[in-house]
Amino acid sequence: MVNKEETWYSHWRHAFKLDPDKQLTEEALEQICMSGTDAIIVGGSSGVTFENIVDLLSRIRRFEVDCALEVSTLEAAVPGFDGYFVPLVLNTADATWINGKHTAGLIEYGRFVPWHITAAQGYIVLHEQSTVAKLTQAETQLSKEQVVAHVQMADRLMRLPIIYIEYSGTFGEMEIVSTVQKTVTEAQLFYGGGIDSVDKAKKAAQFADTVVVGNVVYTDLPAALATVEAVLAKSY
Ligand code: 1GP
Repeated sequence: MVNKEETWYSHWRHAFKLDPDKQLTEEALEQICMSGTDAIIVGGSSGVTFENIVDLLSRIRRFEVDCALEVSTLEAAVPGFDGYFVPLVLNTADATWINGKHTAGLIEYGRFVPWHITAAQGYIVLHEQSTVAKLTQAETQLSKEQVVAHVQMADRLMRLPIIYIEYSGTFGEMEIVSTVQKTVTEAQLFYGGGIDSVDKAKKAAQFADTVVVGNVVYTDLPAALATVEAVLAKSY
């Protein structure tokens, strides 16, 4: 593996993504935070408000696990996280999701941004039916060559610190993720989408630097918890 820059998230191998718009009991949240995962990412594509993020953050803060916010709307940029991710969707023709919302938000809140703990994520959204693909009108039907070009643009030209292969809601094509791994040089490779078993977690961990597990937390908590060890057991 290339020796990548050390950042506040560079040691993360496994992360759970929690949606502030969804319900979790205290017991479930405790199990997630105490699971041995490297981090909790708070984020969602819809129904995210300042109030529900503050509420979830304060509940997660009872535990020591790293906790980052994926800032999907600037009105919901809650202070107090260990770090902030700012997603840019690379495979959309609608610049709203590349720089539109971002510059609008920075005009209003730019002076408050804790830059040293803020990182851009270059999202490549590949599941057509996902909420994020519909919302951002992502062009999800990409050939391998097109994915490689997006990766080169993000990694080499834009020098984004993170590339996020997003298959939210379905388990992705590992051949594509493998190709991305071979193409990327400096960015940290996040993979998320459809991981609901040890087997899928291991497969994704073969290629991604950081494996993100989302929805299964709400549908099958024991399966979600089992993905932690599956990913962390990988030897580097
Ligand atoms: C969503 O990549 C994450 O942004 C995780 O996806 O919910 O399908 O696990 P899942």
